[in-house]
Amino acid sequence: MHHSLLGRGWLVASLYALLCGCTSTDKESAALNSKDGLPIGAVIALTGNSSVVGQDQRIGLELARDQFKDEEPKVRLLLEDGGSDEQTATNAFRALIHGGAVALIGPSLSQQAFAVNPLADRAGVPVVGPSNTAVGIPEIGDFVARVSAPVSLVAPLSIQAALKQNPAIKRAAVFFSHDDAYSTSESKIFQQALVARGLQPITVQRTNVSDTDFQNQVTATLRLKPDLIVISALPNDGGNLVRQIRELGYGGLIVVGNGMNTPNIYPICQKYCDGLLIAQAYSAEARSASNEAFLAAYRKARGGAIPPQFTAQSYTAYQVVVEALRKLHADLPAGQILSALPTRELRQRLNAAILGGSYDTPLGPIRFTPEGEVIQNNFYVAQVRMNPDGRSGRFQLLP
Ligand code: 1QQ
Repeated sequence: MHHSLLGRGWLVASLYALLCGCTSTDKESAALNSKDGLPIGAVIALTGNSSVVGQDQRIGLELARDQFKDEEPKVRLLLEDGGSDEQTATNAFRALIHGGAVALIGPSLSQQAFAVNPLADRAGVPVVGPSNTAVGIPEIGDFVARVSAPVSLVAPLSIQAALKQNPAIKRAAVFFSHDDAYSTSESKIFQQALVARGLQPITVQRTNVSDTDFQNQVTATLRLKPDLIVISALPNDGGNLVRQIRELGYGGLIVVGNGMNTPNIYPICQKYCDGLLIAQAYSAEARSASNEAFLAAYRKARGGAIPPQFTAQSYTAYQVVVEALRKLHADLPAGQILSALPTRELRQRLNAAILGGSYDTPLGPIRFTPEGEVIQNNFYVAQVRMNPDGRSGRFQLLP
């Protein structure tokens, strides 16, 4: 049965290719892939140094898949591991683009997005970034949007919060992973925010995402007697850096960036995660029907805990794609179905619908600029509060 359906699909596809003279990437109509629903691809970091980010994102995607499954058109989630590097993400993007995905959610890292989003853009496949926060992502192309607000809007809030907690701060030290696009972009914003408040950094230390030992750089920095340390790094290098800064005796405030926006840092920096300041684009305390539904689904699946920002954002990315498809479906003349459209046309229409829509999401009401940049109203700052066990804790929102 399955075999014969596939055979008929290929026959249709081959005839279509013959008739339109299309290349192998656009010969298929979406119908070929739509037996079990229109395929929505997702490429997230389930392996590599940022796999803890992908863990949060997978939960959000699967919750959204279950939440939005009962309406037309039928969709299905094709989840691929994008790793934490460009090559793995490239392979996953290629597979899903060729496999007929109507849209792609991903990749997890800006470093990957700058490499793979141009592939999707050239193929005319809409991309919705669930967690890319570097400056310049939507500008990659017409088919690239994101639900993750950029570092330029979010990061300065945590500097502001640090100065509110300690107005006597005079000596800020900066660390960033210089081989990562997000970290580099965010650090630039952090440094601008510091300078704008008269705090020219006393040192700027460049690290690598694969580093685990920061003793030399931390020792050199602590000799300069900083009273604020500001870090842009991914969860592993950032978590180890925080731990070593504390172990070497630093007692002042530490601001970290979006790369550490996950409770999965707790096992890495342990009790030393306590007190970290971090700006966020999601609040579990925000009251809206959409957030309540998300929270209820999360609690049911995960037993009570507070959903991380990356989970809320990937849920939102899926919601955006589904709601845009629903709009297309509702606007079709009677008797037509989306899956009968040629894939290229469906992707094009979907991209326009995504960019043109307004969405009530767990992140609040959002929409997009024509460029694909998210427009979102509210951002927050949290402080990590570790429990005495040094293993569990929470991101507590500051007033
Ligand atoms: C980016 C990020 C990462 C920290 C998300 C996991 O913000 O790469 O843009």
